[in-house]
Amino acid sequence: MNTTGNSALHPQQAKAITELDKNDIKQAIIRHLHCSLGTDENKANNHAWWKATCAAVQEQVLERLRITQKTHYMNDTRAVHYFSAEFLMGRLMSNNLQNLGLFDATRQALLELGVDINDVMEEEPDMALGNGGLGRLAACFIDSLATLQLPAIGYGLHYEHGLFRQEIQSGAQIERPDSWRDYGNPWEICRPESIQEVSLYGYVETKYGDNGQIHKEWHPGSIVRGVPWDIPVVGYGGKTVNVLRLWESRASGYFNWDVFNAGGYLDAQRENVQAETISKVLYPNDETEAGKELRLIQQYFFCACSLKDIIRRYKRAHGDDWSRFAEQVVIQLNDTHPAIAIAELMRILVDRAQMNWDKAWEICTHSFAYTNHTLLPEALERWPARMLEKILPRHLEIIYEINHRFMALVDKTWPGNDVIKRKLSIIEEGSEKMIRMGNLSVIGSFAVNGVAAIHSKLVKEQLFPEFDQLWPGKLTNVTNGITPRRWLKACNPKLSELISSKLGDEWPLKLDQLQGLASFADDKAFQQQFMQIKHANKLLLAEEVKRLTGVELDANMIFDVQIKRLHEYKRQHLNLLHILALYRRLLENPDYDMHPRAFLFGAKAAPGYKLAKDIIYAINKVADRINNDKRVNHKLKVVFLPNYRVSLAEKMIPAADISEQISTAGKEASGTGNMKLALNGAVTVGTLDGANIEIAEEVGEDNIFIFGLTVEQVHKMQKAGYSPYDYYDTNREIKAVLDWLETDYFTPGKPGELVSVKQSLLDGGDPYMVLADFEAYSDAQKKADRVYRDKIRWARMAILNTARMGKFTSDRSIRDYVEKIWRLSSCKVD
Ligand code: NBG
Repeated sequence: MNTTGNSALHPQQAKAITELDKNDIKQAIIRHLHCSLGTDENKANNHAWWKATCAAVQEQVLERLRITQKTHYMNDTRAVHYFSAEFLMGRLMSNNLQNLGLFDATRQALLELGVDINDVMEEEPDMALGNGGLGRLAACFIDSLATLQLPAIGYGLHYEHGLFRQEIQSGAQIERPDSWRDYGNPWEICRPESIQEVSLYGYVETKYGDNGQIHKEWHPGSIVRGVPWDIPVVGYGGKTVNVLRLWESRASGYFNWDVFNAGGYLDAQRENVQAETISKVLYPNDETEAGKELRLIQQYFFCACSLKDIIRRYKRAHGDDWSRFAEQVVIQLNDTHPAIAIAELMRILVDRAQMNWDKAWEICTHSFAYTNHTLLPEALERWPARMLEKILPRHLEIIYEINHRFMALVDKTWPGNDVIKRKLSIIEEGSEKMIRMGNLSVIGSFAVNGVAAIHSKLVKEQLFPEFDQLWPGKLTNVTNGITPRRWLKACNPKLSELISSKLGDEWPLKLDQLQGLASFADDKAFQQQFMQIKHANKLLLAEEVKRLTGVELDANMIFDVQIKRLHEYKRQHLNLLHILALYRRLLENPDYDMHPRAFLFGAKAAPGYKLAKDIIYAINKVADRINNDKRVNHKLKVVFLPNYRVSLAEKMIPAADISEQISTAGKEASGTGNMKLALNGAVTVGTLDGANIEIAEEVGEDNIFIFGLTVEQVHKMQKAGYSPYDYYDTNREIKAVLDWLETDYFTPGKPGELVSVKQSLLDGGDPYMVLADFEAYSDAQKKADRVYRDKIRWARMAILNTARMGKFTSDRSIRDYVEKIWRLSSCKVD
């Protein structure tokens, strides 16, 4: 078993972190080069320097971790357990150094050893154990939890392969496996002492007691082992170090005699899970359910391991007295992926602890809370009852019982109303009986929240209106946030320094203080400094773009950035149509008046999402043509950066002038990239969707370019029968650019290669109303172009965006969760 990063403690550790200087760090790095890596200063390459530096930092981290855990144990505090199938952590070195306050000393130490810290940090592979916003939110949240000194633990899966690495070949996305820990991960610690076993398959036996009591016993067909890997999570200031505990699956070597004796040997074989495949790979779907057996097993596996872990810890303090469980434990379900934990806790309480149903249900429904992250129907998880019956037969029975009792409550509230019953039931009847995990989550939780004000309103009014009536106050809102430590302090050092020079250095903890920048918004000297930093960041990104794609960008162009997963509802194709329109205008009129602009994209498409991959292909083909067209390429460039991920975002965000947030109103639950970009002084071109609405409220309408249909207008139009042809037939520009896609202009000799994009927008019905919003979008872009040319006005806008992002720190989100849902107290660690 690989237990990297767990090197012996050293007397150096007696020193408080704040007293550590660059000489101590230098010594520690050299010691690790010699003693952990068996190399030396002359032979070491960047990878070795990286490992040695991480090991030196990890010494500090582990000491803090030990103290934190001891403090939490002594205080027996209530803690939050954040259950998430995804944690999109990115790189940890810079973040850990920043949070420990050791970044500058380490940079200096390495410099004196002849090494550039930036080269060293580039060695670190991203921990890409997530798809997009949902996984990155979990990562920001555990940063804030540790920073606010709250007792918390993140629970998830230790995927061997994270989200695929994206290559672009001749314009098309190719997926390659991600191997983030091929050469070891210096941050993780294996904890064999906390291994758990998890059951799967098999059958349920009904036993009758002497007093007529029924007892159920699950005879599993297979057992797998869960091995925990702990990633320390360092809070800003370095006091509290919490843990992210990720479970890896291993074969247990268990052999099921019951099944064998019952003559089911072949069955047992057939159903024998390949235990080690469970945590092999992250499902690359974003916003769509996977609907695959292995996915359900992944979900159950990490939930069962985590619950056992929680219960073991609880019992250490409280023995068999369950009465305080819900006081001590709150479990936050990050979307419905971990919803099966509700049935698992019921099984443990009823079958194992022999508790009566009502008492067990009372504990359950006071322990769980659920966050909804999407309204898209294709993302609302449903599992075939038959699949559950096979993999988790006892859990299916428990879900039926939960539903049976819940239906009685519904009948009491709406007597005889079968329509409402059918709607609220956990079980969806039809040709194939399905289990609705969203309904289970709402019924089994004491609180349910959406992730931005408008989203939570729609959750209440459209997704779960009857639940809201049944349990007023249960459905609530907690607007998402981002950690300013990673998304400003670490990724934009120049801007951070400028801010600190004006406001002091408390702002990463008190982001509202950025308001203080507003008084410099009209200060010419400050404007110049602010925009010079933006320019410098653009130069750096331009270098990276050149290195990655060969495309040369002039940093005087507007850098217009759209970075997020590829999905029709996010409307990268709206952006593309507008680019085509600009291209056409420039061809028709070489003097067409526009400030030179570079459109930059970063996006991965789910491997099975054909149209999303077609859109990537179309963007790349259009980019090729435009970038090589001498008539226009001094005014227009298009870049698709391959393999968008956290570490690439950290380079793109500080360099963005314009932030594209152009989803169809009502579809983007919140968005968090919108917050990161605005925080770094990019101005949003966006719809009234998700957190854009709250961003607009904060920055003021003069400092954002809002366009397009509102949620109400979208609904109204769809109800009235929306026809994209109304726009195609009447708007000359729309017709021209769509028809252009059908020619071989962008795919010489191969006409029709890009036609699927056009088709989806016409015969496909344009489900995300791209054409309806095109003109408004184009106008907003024109306005942005005009304003950009007024350097003073733009600088003011950019500064005010940074100044007014205080609300969107994830510290505020976490405080909201604490107040509205978790009711936690912080636990000071010294
Ligand atoms: C995503 C939403 C985003 C939101 C993140 C984090 C899913 C299912 N949902 O809008 O699409 O910002 O969750 O809440 O990934």
